Amino acid sequence: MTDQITKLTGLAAILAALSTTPALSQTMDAGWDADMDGALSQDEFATGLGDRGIFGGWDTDTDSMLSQDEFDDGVYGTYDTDASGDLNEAEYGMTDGAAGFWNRDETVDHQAWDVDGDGVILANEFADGWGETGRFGEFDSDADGSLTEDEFTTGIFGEYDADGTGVIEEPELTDVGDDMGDEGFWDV
Ligand SMILES: [Ca+2]
Ligand SMILES: [Ca+2]
Ligand SMILES: [Ca+2]
Ligand SMILES: [Ca+2]
Repeated sequence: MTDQITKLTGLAAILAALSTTPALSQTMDAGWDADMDGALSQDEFATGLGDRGIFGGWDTDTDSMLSQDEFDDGVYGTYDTDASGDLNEAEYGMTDGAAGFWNRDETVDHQAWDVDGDGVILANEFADGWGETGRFGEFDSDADGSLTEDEFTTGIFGEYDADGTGVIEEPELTDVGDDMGDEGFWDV
């Protein structure tokens, strides 16, 4: 009898744990949502993204600014998932992952970037096509021709804050969780 009660208590505990698992812990690295309100403020996002070291990784001349070339190269790397130096159709045609992030509004026709139509986008073809999206200029809010880490972070935040509320809440939060998780877009 005592054994049965123990088993039942154990089962109840497992069921309780399953039903109360917060959605956030399934999709986000622990620690991003510092105040645990189920949403990411700009500050929380900046801290989480900063910990990833992406800005520093792209800033190859370590002057704490991203030039347009550094930014373009960094973005190119997010597409070129096998780091082969060119983009194949699977890479630029991705619907979730790299191309998904940079093409959320689906206004970019990557096929058109492949000027010679050989199914591979080379760095020069990419630079032309990507340049036309004007993303660098959008991120460069003071228009001085380079991105501070603040400008970079604010730009990325804006990509996720699709409804422009200034906070990342569901369903935007799921996109961030997917991209920041293991093998996600920003898992570098
Ligand atoms: Ca929060
Ligand atoms: Ca730099
Ligand atoms: Ca700037
Ligand atoms: Ca939002």
